[in-house]
Amino acid sequence: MQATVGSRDRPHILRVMSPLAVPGEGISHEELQLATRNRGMPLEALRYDVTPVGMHYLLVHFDIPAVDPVAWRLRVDGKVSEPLELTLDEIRRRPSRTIPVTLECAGNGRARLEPRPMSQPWLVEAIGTAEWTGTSLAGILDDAGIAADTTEIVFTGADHGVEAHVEQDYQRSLPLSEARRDEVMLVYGMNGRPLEPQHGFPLRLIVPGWYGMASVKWLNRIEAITDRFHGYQQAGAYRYQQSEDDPGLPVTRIRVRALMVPPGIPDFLTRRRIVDAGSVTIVGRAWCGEAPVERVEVGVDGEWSDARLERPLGDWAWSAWSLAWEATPGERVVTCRATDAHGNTQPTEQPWNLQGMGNNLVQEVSVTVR
Ligand SMILES: Nc1nc2c(c(=O)[nH]1)N[C@H]1C(S)=C(S)[C@@H](COP(=O)(O)O)O[C@H]1N2
Ligand SMILES: [Mo]
Repeated sequence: MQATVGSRDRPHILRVMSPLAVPGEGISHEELQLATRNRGMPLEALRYDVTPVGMHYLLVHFDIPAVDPVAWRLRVDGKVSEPLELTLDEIRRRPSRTIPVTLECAGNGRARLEPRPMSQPWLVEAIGTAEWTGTSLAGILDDAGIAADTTEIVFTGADHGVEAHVEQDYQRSLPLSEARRDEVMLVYGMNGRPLEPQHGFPLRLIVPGWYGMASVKWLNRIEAITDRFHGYQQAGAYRYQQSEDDPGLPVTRIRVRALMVPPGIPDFLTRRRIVDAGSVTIVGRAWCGEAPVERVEVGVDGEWSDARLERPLGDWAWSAWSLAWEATPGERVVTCRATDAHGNTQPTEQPWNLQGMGNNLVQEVSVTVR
């Protein structure tokens, strides 16, 4: 699986996942191609409790598969006593629930790392909150009668492609204890409508609290296994590695983060902000998959003040926050940072890792107050 030689004569460090850009190297056409396929949420959409579907971030590794909902079946098999083959109608007839969940891509913030891992070049915008409607995964696992010695559940999507020279279906696993959690759902609805093709129609997994890669889209198979799953997206990708030889730890839950709606008006090209002097309300959202968000602070030119933090939209969704700022004329840098109930806070210098995973660097917005 190890890559050997570069396809271009760029002095990239080559490895399983993707090359590193050399310091100062601009975004390539290949990265731009990924960036235009995989949109981010415009930061002004932080104003909505629930992100409109068309503004929710999107991450698709391969192509969006064409799925015929009539012919489609969900297979539940492996180490089970009752293998199941469910139609969409059968899944829709099961007990249903709607919960708001904040999803974030584990690669969010990757483009700011030095050296930059070449992959989807997110800045900060790989985020969104939707109201997901579906049925509990645990109920389906119970109906299938999974074996007592089951260790992991493997989820397979209908999309297929090549990544790091490995041809594959998109597949991820969860330890049984995580898969059984009450809030883990198989969903067919997003914001009160059927899933759109790009978000996993007709059915996807939602794993609240975990980075987005766990929430397998276009789900067509659930398999109970009694050993470890070693598929590429589990054993190769989504690991906190320092080097290619470092097996690293797996990426799991979302680290604490706050983002603000950039205040004032933008300059078209640079997005630099222009704000009129006087009272300005800075607003944003904060979230964490490891523990509740306990505190949000806003910094102006390095001076921090506590923001007013609202109750979260749900157990697995973001909280709104706000702060009144008396803006005085000049060039200002506005930042925000959140802290969770475990005392984890966001770094002002992001620790580096090879795949650019789990970044939660403090957001910095440059503002001209006039
Ligand atoms: N089948 C499949 N599921 C997938 C992916 C994918 O490429 N294929 N991408 C994953 C990643 S990396 C993320 S961040 C989320 C994104 O979900 P969204 O596009 O609905 O926001 O889906 C996850 N589920
Ligand atoms: Mo992702």
